[in-house]
Amino acid sequence: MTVDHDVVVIGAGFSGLYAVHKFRDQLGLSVQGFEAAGGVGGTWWFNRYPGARCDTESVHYSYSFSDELQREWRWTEKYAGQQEILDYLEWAADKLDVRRSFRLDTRVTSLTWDEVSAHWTVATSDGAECTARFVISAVGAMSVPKRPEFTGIDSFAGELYWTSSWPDRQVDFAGKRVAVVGTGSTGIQVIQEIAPNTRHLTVFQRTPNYAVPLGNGPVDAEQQRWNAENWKELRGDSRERVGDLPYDRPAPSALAVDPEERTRVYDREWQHGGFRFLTSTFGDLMVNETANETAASYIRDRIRERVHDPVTAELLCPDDHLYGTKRPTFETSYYEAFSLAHVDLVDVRSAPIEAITPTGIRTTQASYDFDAIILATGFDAFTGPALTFPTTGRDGVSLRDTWADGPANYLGLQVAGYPNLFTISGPLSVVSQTNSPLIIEDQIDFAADAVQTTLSRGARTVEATPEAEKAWTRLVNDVYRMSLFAKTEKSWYTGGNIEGKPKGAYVFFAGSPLYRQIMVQAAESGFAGLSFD
Ligand code: N01
Repeated sequence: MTVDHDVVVIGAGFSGLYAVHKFRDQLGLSVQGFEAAGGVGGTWWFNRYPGARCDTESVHYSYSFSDELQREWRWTEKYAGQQEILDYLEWAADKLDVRRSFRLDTRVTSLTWDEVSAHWTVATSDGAECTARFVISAVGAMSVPKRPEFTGIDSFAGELYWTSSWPDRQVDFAGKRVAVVGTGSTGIQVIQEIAPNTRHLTVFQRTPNYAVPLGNGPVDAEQQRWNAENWKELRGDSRERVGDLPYDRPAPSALAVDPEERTRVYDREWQHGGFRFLTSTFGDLMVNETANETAASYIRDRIRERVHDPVTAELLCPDDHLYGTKRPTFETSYYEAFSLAHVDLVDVRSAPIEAITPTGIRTTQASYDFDAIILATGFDAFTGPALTFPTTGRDGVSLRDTWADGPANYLGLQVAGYPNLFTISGPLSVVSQTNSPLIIEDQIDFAADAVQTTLSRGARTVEATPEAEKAWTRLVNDVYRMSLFAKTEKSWYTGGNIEGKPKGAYVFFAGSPLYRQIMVQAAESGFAGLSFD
């Protein structure tokens, strides 16, 4: 039987755009892409909420595979806003001429493996079906919003907004009583942006976060030129560092220096802003609890300095998890927002939200009326996107059943029993601990090498061996259990933010350089962890 396409790519974000380019233009295969949205951009298409911005520096949070893309694009801000990143991805899609390979407004609704003909049948929301030998799932790690535990969301009579599917229009909050639920990266960005422009803003906080200054600013022409000329060195350096950012290496230990020197180092990186506070201060922050506490208490002191009301300041100081064990957050004027007379902070750890009502929000202690409610309550990360539609592998087994007790796979990329399927940004990879565009490129290059090897060997399938899957899953879980991350169960890193989701390791916490090295060795060894039949 003839198969319609060599490769189907699901998603047109950073991963999907590069995957089409890689498989179509570099491997010369026929490729069909599907994208649920009305345009390319992935997460940067959907997350249009006020204040949406990338907290990784733009010059690093961008493609590295193309000399032309690197030299021609000029970032105007150190940390680009949503619109500029979307512009970049649209521009890159045009440069690579990949738009023509995508069907937009078309959601994949199921993937079914056909054992006899060794292909995937891909069903889509327009009622069509096609077949493909290989599938690259590029659906992102955080494209499925978490539905909060409280009831009544659909009963609210005012304006209800989910940050992850913000309408494509200006929303005016002037003169309105607004609620924001959630104080993760997204909530913090929304709150600081809209706070001055509301009649009244109520922030519902369950867990305070350690937010470090972002340090944003314009990029001048000279810096833009330097970035364009030095991109190879920058990207090369990035790939050798934990986090894939070319920042100064940290001093070995926060505990090996006296308190004055420690504060001097923290002050220095606080001034720089962004991830440097984690990457370039002390190397033991994420392995030693006492060292971690020195950073945590430094941040708490800065919060207390910036929030006028001492009771509010204490509520904003994190006390239930170690710094960095939940995804670090960044801010510009977040803490100042709480000193505005019309901004209130409601602690919903002591009095949880019970329901959204037709007029507002009810906690176990009080009811509040609002004109607009913004839900910044996070995502069902990693496995959520992969499980939004049924995937049926060998012997009619579903991926949902295979992962019933938690994800298992090889290198985050292939699941035994699901041949010819590659999950970019899937669970058990280093995604979330690193600068996504770089690791995404490396994952796609790995998948492309594996596909090319399949074809050159005259094989029909490539699939993780059960042994390789078992060994990788065990390694990821062992690293997790030994790490400080295991001490913070309530996080999207561990499935702990979603009721009923299996808890444990969803991320390889040993860092991107090691992950990359393991991928390179696997490929150089002739893909010992994969079977080709
Ligand atoms: O989601 P989150 P996010 N009642 O899960 C609260 C990336 N990102 O969208 O912590 C009350 O971090 C929840 O409280 P708690 C980035 O990787 C990147 O903010 O569970 N509150 C928490 O405060 C980031 O980490 C950028 O106690 C409830 C919040 O909702 C990831 O996306 C920008 C609740 C969810 O925070 C996710 O961030 C934005 C309930 N029932 C996001 N349920 C960049 O700059 C949940 N919450 C690149």
